[in-house]
Formats: sequence, C-alpha cells, structure tokens
Amino acid sequence: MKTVYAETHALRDAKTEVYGGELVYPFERPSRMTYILDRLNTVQLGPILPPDDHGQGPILAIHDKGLVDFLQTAWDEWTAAGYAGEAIPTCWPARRMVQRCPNHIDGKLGYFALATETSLTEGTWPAAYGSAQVALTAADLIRTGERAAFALCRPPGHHAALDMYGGYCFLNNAAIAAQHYLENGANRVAILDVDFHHGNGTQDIFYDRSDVLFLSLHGEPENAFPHFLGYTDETGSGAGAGFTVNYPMPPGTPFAQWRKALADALDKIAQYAPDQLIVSLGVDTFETDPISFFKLKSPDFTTYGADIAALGLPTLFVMEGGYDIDEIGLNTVNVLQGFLGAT
Ligand code: 7XA
Ligand code: ZN
Repeated sequence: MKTVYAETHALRDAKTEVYGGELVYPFERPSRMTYILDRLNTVQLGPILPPDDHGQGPILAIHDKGLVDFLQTAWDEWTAAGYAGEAIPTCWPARRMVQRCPNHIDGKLGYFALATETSLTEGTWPAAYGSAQVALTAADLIRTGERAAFALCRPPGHHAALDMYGGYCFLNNAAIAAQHYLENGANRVAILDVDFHHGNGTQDIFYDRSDVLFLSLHGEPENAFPHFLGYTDETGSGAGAGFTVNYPMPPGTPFAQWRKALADALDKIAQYAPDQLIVSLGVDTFETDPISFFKLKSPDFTTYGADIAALGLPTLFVMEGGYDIDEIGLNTVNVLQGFLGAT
C-alpha cells in the first residue's frame, strides 16, 4: 500500500495546549509522524510519496472562505496585537449572542474556534494546507487504480467543520478528499470514522447531504470531547436524513463491544454501496491512550483492518488521532496490514 506524507507537517509545532487547567506540551506533536514512518519502513508497507499541490480550490469546496483566510493571517494578527504566547481563544459567541465575526484577533479566535486546547502558531497554516494536499493526493492514487492508500495526514482533520477549527484540527482532510471524489466521477462516498473522538466536523459538513454517508464510532459525548455532538439521535437532516450514523460508547469499552458497532456500520456501508470508502483512522481507541477511554489492544487493530477490507471497496485511510506515541506506529500500521492481509 502506498503512503502519502508531507514534511510540512513539522511546521505545526505548538508548544502549548490547554489541558486540565494547565498549559502542557501538546499531545498532538510532530514526533507522532516519526513513529508511524518508522513502522511503515520496518514492515516495508510500500512507497512513501510526497503530495501534489492541488491548490486551495478543493479546500474551499468544503470550508468557508472566512475560516481559510483567517487561518492564513491569524498568527500575524496575533503577534501584531503584541501578544507573546501562542494564540488561544478566550471568548465565544455563546447562547443568545451575535454570530458575527469581529475585527480584533481575540474575537476572531473565538468566532472560528470550537474549543480552546488548540493553540494557533506560526507554521499552522502551511502544515494544515500540506495535510489536505496529502489526503487529495492519496485519493488520486485510488482514483487512478490503487485499491487502497494511506494519507499520513498531520495535523488531523475530523473536528474541523465548515467554519470552525479545534480539537487539533484545522482543515477537514477526509471531507476534502470525499468532495474531491464526488467532483471526479463518484456518486456516493462513505466516511467511516474509527477515531476515539466523534468526527463532529465531518458530520457537520455533510449533515444535509445524501451523497456522503457518515458513520462514527466514538466515546459518548456525555464523557468525551467534543461533548456537544455525536449522539445517536443525530441522523442527518433534509436530503441527508438517515445518512449520519453515530455509535457513542462508554468508558472502558472493550474491543468485542466496539467490533459489534463496527459490524453494524460495515453492514450499513455495504447497503449504501458507495463508490469510495474513506476511513478516518485514529488509533486513540488504544487501551493506554492518555486522553481516551476505550480498551483496544494492538492485535485488535489488525483484526478490524481485515473487517474493513471484507467490504471489498476502494479504501482511503486518512490519519486522525492517537497519542500513545510509543505504540502509535504499531497500531496504525496494524490496521493497514490487517486490511492488506484480507485483500
Ligand atoms: O480525534 N480528535 C482528537 O484526537 C483530539 C481530541 C482533543 C481533545 C482535547 C480535550 N481536552
Ligand atoms: Zn481522536
């Protein structure tokens, strides 16, 4: 299986994350890629290719121009305001307040951010842009004949909504790839999100559409980020009614229970019969992930990779989360090897 990877990810090197009332070194850090690349090379999964530049067009096909422009200028606006630290939102257009983008950078941060943990930094935009290009290029590999490909995206994307960033995500790489498929011959795309966290951004983007089936297995919002989306009664609206499916699960969920949810999701994907499958692949479902609460073990990732392969669909894996860094390479590549072993 070919991997697409961009060295520009390293430009996203924030030093601060708001966590537990402290500023800590972010869980989503550049070294995550080093561990995954090491494992890809160890098992010789296949060539590792740089992305092609598709420009901003495919990004603007998914995201609001206001967000895209903001991400490009936010750091300069922040430093021009005289602030010394990294750019962290501190106020929001909360209930019964006006949803209008202010001029001051403090207001803009609150307008475009969905949460406070994700500091904006100098290299964030080029890294996010490169990550989207990775997803687009890997999708092109499949469009031109590969059965599967791995988009080794960083920063991740599935929390990024039409006009919001947060949860370590700035541009929704999986959504951008899905739209790219649809604009190049596909009629239906399924996005299966197996990251521990609900893919609120992907759900938001496609909620009223029937050409993308979105299914997410995740920690229940009562107890897990992003907390305000991901319940079972969110099923889509308008033309999208029935095309969003959520599988929230409680703390301590073991693989057997998780795999039953996956089986149901795979059945629904088979019924939908998409032209393309995209897997939002986060391995923060691992038992020792520092910010999550499922109990998957390393061999389980191989098992479910094979389960996904049994659908027989062209499959694009798009990297999302995973923060037990010592095991992130093993768990990620286990999914890909499980997939290949069953094809
Ligand atoms: O899939 N999303 C992630 O892995 C990032 C979740 C960010 C959680 C921050 C909670 N303080
Ligand atoms: Zn996650």
